[in-house]
Amino acid sequence: MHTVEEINIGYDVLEANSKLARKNRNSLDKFKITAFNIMGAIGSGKTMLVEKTIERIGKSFRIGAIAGDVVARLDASRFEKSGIPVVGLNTGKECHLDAHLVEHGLNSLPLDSLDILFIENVGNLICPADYELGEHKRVVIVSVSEGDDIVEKHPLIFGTADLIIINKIDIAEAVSADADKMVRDARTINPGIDVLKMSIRTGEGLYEWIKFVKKSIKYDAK
Ligand SMILES: Nc1nc2c(ncn2[C@@H]2O[C@H](COP(=O)(O)OP(=O)(O)OP(=O)(O)O)[C@@H](O)[C@H]2O)c(=O)[nH]1
Ligand SMILES: [Mg+2]
Repeated sequence: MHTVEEINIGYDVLEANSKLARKNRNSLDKFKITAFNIMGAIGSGKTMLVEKTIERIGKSFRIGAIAGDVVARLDASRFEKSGIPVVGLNTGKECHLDAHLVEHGLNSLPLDSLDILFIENVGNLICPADYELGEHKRVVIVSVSEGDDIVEKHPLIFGTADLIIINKIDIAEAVSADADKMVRDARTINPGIDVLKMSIRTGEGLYEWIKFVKKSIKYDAK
């Protein structure tokens, strides 16, 4: 005979994560840093978005980054080339960053000399949705090449975002994707959300992105 018992492992893990996320948020607030959790599909343009942001406002704001790579330091070394303080975090088999890993990242960054922190999460649209890291803003970026039904397939992550970016619109026609449909889907899931159509390659939409970053900054530059 089998007995069934309910064990709330998922709940407890997420509760513990949220507690650590609050601790991270307190550290960020103490050092007057605004943090962005950059989530999105594999290859959607997360690293390139941060690189372009550093190019555009890296002289006005002191930017740091945490790069979540499954293995190696590929994205971390791309940020390093932009001349900013970077910590690379390897998640191994995990498909997302969590608040505990980010706490280690924060401990290795010069927090007293940063205004903005970009945290590039692991590329996928499922696991990162549940794990707060202590960020102030959640950004989700997908590209038209993932298919124009990608937004409606992932309501959870788009529902928790503060900004949604539909990237690579320069190749929308070539991949038969309707970027406007993706924008509509985003607004259906998350009414009132800011959605940007973007081509990081051509620069379209980057001005609006920079505007979003600047208006999200919680503190005057130190
Ligand atoms: N055509 C086009 N290609 C782009 C655009 N943005 C990024 N790419 C290309 O997409 C590829 C992936 O860009 P990354 O910035 O590395 O994407 P990512 O989301 O950081 O990738 P992962 O970290 O591996 O998940 C690169 O070859 C970029 O050059 C765009 O707007 N248009
Ligand atoms: Mg990347």
